[in-house]
Parts: sequence; C-alpha cells; structure tokens
Amino acid sequence: MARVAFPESFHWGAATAAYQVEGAWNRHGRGLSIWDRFSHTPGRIEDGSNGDVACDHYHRFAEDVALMAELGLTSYRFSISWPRVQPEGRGAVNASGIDFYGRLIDALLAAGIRPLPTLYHWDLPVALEERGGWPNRDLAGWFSDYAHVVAGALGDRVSDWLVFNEPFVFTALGYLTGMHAPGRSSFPDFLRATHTVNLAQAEAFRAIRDARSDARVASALSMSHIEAASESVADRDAAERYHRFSNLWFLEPALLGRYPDALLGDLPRGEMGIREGDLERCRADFDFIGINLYTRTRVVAVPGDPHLGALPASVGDAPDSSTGAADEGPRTDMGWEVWPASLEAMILRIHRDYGGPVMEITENGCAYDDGPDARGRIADQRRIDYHREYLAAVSRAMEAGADVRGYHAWSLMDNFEWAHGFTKRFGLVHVDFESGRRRIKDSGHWYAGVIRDGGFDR
Ligand code: PNW
Repeated sequence: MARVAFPESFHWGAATAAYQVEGAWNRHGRGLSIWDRFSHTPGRIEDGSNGDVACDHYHRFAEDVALMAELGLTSYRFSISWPRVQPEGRGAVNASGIDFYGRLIDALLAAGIRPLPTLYHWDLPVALEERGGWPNRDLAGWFSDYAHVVAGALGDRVSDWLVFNEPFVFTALGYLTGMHAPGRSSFPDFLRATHTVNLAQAEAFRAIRDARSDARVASALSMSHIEAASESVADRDAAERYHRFSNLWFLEPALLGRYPDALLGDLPRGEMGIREGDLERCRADFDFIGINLYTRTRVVAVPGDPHLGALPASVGDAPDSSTGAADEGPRTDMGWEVWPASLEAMILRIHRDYGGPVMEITENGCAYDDGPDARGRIADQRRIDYHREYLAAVSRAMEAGADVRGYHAWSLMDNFEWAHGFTKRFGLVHVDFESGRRRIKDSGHWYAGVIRDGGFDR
C-alpha cells in the first residue's frame, strides 16, 4: 500500500449547477431560461421531467451547506442563474436574485467553505434566445454587463470565479446536435456561437477584474484525453484535430489570441463572424484552468467529412457494450468509460503545452443508480472506486510537476441530469426526489475521510 497525499492548501470540493439543483423556477422574480422551455417541450427529456423543483436547493441551501460542512468540503462550486439576476437577460436587475446568492455565499463563508461561482452553466434567459441566442454576437456584450452586475454585487466576498461551464458542450449540444437547449442543429450557427462565447468569455473576465482587481478567474472546460482508435496516420491526425477542437477551442483564444488549427481547411472567419481585432478581444489571461473530465475519447478518421474529419469511435456505444477487454474500462450509467489515466494524461498535456499553468479539477464523477437499502444506507462502492482512482491520477500528475490546486466531485448531490432528467445519479449525497430528503452515500463518507486525512492509502 502506498499513501496518496495532497497538500494542506488543496481545495476539496463538490459541484452543482443552478438549473440542476435550485428549482424555485418562478420564485422572487426569476425569469425563464432556455432550459425551462426545453424541459417543458414534450420528448426532450428522457423521463419527461423538468427542473421546476429539482433538489429545491433554493429553499434548502442552508441544509445543503450544513451537509457540505459535515463532509468537510473546503470549496463549493455552484452556478449563478442569469435569469434569476436579469430576468430578461439584459437591463433590469432582480435584487432578490442577487440576494439569494449573497445569502448562499455568506452561509458558505461562515462554514469555512470557499464559494466558487460559475457565471454561466447553460441557463440562457429565453429573452436572449429570442434575439438569436449565442450565434448572435450581441450576447457577448450583454453577458459582459451581467458579469459586471454579479461581480459588482458579490465580488467583496468572492475571490475565485469561473466564467463558463463547458462552452464546447453547450454550444455543440445546443446548436449542433440539438440534444440540449435550445435544441437547434446547424453547423454554421454552432461555429458562430463558439465565437460569441469566446468573445463573451474574455469580456466577462475583464468585467470581473474591473469589479475586483485581485479576483482569480478561469473557465471550466470540458476535456477528455484523446487517443487515436488505431495507429494509422489518418486516425492519429484525426485524433489530434479532435483534441484541438474539443479540448482547446475555448482555451487558445483566451491564452494565445488564436483559434487552434483544428478544422480541415482554413478557419471560416466569415461564417464564424470573426471581425478585425476580435482575436485580440478574445484574450483573457486566466489565473487558472478549470478542467471537467469524466472519461477518455478514442477518435477515428471520418473520410469525406468536410469540417473535422474526425469523430469519437465510441459514439452510439450502449452502456453494456463493454467487451471487458483489458484495454477497456467498465462503464458508468452514462455509458462513459472509467479510465483514470485520462485525467493524468490530460493534466500533463495542458501542463506541458501551456507552460505549467495552475489548474483545478472543476468536475469529475460518475453516474450509478445505487439507492438506500432497508436501513437507509447507500453502498455505492463503484463511486468510491471511481473517485479514488481518479484522485490517484491527479496525484501522479502533481508528482510529475503539474500545479493542480483543487478537485471538485460532480456532484454534491443527485440532481436533474439535463436531457436524462432524474434517471442518472452523480451525487455523493443521495436525494429522494419525492420528499427532497438528502442522505450521504458511502462515497460521501469516504470523501469526508479523504478530506480529513489529506489523502488515502491505496
Ligand atoms: C457536464 N457529453 O455535462 C456538466 O458540466 C454537468 O452539468 C453535468 O451534469 C455533468 O457533466 C455530467 O453529465 C456534460 O455529452 C454533459 O459529452 C454532456 C456531455 C459532457 C458533459
């Protein structure tokens, strides 16, 4: 057995997002988001559910902060609902919306937990989708105004901020595949959306810094270590393009003022709506990089595809399709392969390619449906195994020199898993969605022990 140990200052966290946990969809002047509309559209959500109530975190946040304290968390990553703060997405500010986050933050600080808010975790005000949504570049300015409002109101108590959650996922699923709100599917709209979001990301970075000059700012980027499905040159080239596209599209504009060379052919500047000076405007000298990572991705070349010529080989795999082969991990209820080495390799690649930046793991976790036994205990051993092995991977990357400052389990508690509704459970804490009752799972107790001891034996 060997000790896996983390520094005293390491941030031990868990994450949630507003629409997934808050509920209270019409309380105190909250406006509607594209997720309210999408989830109420028949056929969009697997179990026909919606986030109207979800975990009712809006009303039960004090109980939830007490749970976090019981777990010993030192960081809580949550998101701020834009339509709670600005019901129409621009102009009038809803003071009670701000007030809710103020009370949550005060409760966290009183419990010795660092608040780590995300400005945007996918709940765009409907009013702005009606103006074209993210493909409309005006949203960059309105997002920056929103960032100003929020950072101005909360910046006295919040030092660390995340701008966007997984910009690649919400632009691709929202505007290209249509699996997520607003459910559109157009490659040009998707590309334009990515450019608006890159502009918005840097504008919001500056807005936060204006409000608080010593703020530490990043985005939480979806990442997955990309492997070629075979040794062929075509697959290896495809894998590298896919890496640049899926992992770097919202990182390089910020850090380097350029889009990565990911697409086949030239960057379609006109189609993307890129104007003179835009790439300079996209620059944001992030203080750290937030990494959300769940699995690895094997990529194959797709001859004939005009854009990227690459696709994940696993697309369409069912959860039970695992062959059990030695070079394949088991799958979670999402059908995502458990492959801890992906996190180590990804951290080390970012460390190597961007000059050793500070990083935090802003999400990592797994869906398994373990529920309470007759005594109310939730024995989710697979989740313990998952977090243990991914944390060991983080630790190996740190030993190899990477500067990782924190880890956030996705999620603090079972919640509304987007298009899957309540069918996928990611929490360290079990939620009975009928009664709202919370119960710490075995994995939560295990995590509390890791936090208390600063590591674990393995
Ligand atoms: C992330 N995909 O979402 C989000 O940040 C969370 O809100 C979410 O609950 C969590 O991961 C688990 O899914 C993703 O299809 C959603 O590749 C979909 C994908 C990736 C991440």
